[in-house]
Amino acid sequence: MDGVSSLNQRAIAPGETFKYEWTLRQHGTYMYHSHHDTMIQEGMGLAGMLVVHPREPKPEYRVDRDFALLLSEWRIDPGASRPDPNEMSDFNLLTMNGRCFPGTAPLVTKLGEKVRIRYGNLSAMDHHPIHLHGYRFKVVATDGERIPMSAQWPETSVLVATGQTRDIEFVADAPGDWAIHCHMTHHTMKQMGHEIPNLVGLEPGAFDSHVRPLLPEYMTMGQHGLGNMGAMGMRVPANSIPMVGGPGPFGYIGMGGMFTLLKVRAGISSYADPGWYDHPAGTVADLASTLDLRRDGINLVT
Ligand SMILES: [Cu+2]
Repeated sequence: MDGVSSLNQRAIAPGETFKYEWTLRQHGTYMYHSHHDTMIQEGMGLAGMLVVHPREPKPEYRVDRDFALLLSEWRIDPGASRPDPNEMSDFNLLTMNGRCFPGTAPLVTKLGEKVRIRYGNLSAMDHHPIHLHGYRFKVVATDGERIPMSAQWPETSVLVATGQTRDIEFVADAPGDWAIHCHMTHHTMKQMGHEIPNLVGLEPGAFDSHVRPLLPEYMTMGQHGLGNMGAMGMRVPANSIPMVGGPGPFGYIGMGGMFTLLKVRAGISSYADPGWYDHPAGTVADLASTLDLRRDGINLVT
């Protein structure tokens, strides 16, 4: 059984329901998706993940937390309600399980538990190197098979190519709120056009006040970077979101898109979102004192 329409079966016509039955000969992390008018149907989201557990698992297969994240990319123009599957390169919404940060669900884990994260990538055009902060992990399986323990290697990022799955495992022995994100910098942004001039370092001077009589809401943006664009609270079109980030415990988090959090806690009794991590005193970076600077031979000219 396979699903390439007109090759292995006839296509499912609108209004019809097909039944698929097959024998599972293997276990692992897999994905399913349309292969009829693939670019359009898969590009509009007709896809999902399929997890098969072994009937007789080996001891090393056992984990306490088993997560699955499907990676996708979309072009949804501001205000539009449907992705444009004709796009080839300028995707503006990068999602984990169909959501952008801060809409992604955190992966909540008790301190000391063994964790598996299954990544699957059904993006149209892009591979995603998924980075996990605070830990190193082992890549334990591809969609082909479980990797023998002797061949598993430690990583902090795993590249998940289009059409691939990768399983990683680690013991959650460090409490905290740890970022999980695609390491392609444009994939941690949200709806934005990328063909914009680089205004970093520009001094607009009186330019804005000259333009405003013609365009009352005009404002030069980007001369200090784009990190605080979400925090400005500017109105966005209906069905749109700010281009970056979301609120965090120390201010506005300057990453978004394909981004979520691993929340590792001691002493929790449920896997509901425990809120932000309460950092022990002395473990958060802050202003260097004059004494610190002098010790390291740094003389600031003020
Ligand atoms: Cu990516």
